[in-house]
Amino acid sequence: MKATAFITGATSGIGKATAEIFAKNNIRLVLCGRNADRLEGLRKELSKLTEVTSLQFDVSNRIAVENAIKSLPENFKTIDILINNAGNAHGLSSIQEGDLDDWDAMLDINVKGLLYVSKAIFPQMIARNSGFIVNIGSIAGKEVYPNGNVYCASKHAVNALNKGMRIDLNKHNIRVSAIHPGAVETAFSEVRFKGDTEKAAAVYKGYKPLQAEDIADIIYFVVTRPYHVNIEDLVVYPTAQANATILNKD
Ligand code: 8X3
Repeated sequence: MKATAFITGATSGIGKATAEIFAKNNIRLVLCGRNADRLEGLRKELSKLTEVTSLQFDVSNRIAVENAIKSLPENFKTIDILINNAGNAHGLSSIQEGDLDDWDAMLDINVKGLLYVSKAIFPQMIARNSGFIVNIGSIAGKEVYPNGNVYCASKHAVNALNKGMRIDLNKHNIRVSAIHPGAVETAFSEVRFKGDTEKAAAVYKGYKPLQAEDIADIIYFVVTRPYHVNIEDLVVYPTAQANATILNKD
């Protein structure tokens, strides 16, 4: 039987690239996102390759998460692979100058959203004694860099939750992995800099950043290992990056 993957933040960046490589390899998809038009466009496009359904909801809205997952059609209710990808950085400023709305958004989406979605899907994986959860973290979950403060805290939480899930779900035969990317050229910086495209573009200038497809390839590799193999945790940089702050730029 074909596996079904549930991908949050599926309409752009790493989520979209993961949906694409999964579709090419016949994995059935539940695409999740906030933007109805983009969701529908991607659903139509990937339906040419595999069976796809979509759910429009905001991961940080607890009731919406529960209702969306309950509303899945019968033939998509069994989730084999959960990709906890939805997440954003909002702002890049010193902690003393931080914006409370930005902090709320990052903690609500990156941490609580991941928890709400996971909590709704754990029971079926536990009941079947199988399942795979891939948490998309960040180098910001391994290091703290200047002005990263709350974003780094949210990704450190993802790192901790990844470990916590693995420990607590271990007896239920559920695989849990985290991928922690460094600089990936996506809409990430545009969101971080609130639409300032010049500032965002500068982040990826002077070196070759990772592309969303590079991370999607790795996610596909991770989820297609034999069931007894669990890749625990991967940090992935572009070659030009040495850690959260050292980048070999031209
Ligand atoms: C994205 C990578 O270095 O901007 O999470 O935090 S970084």
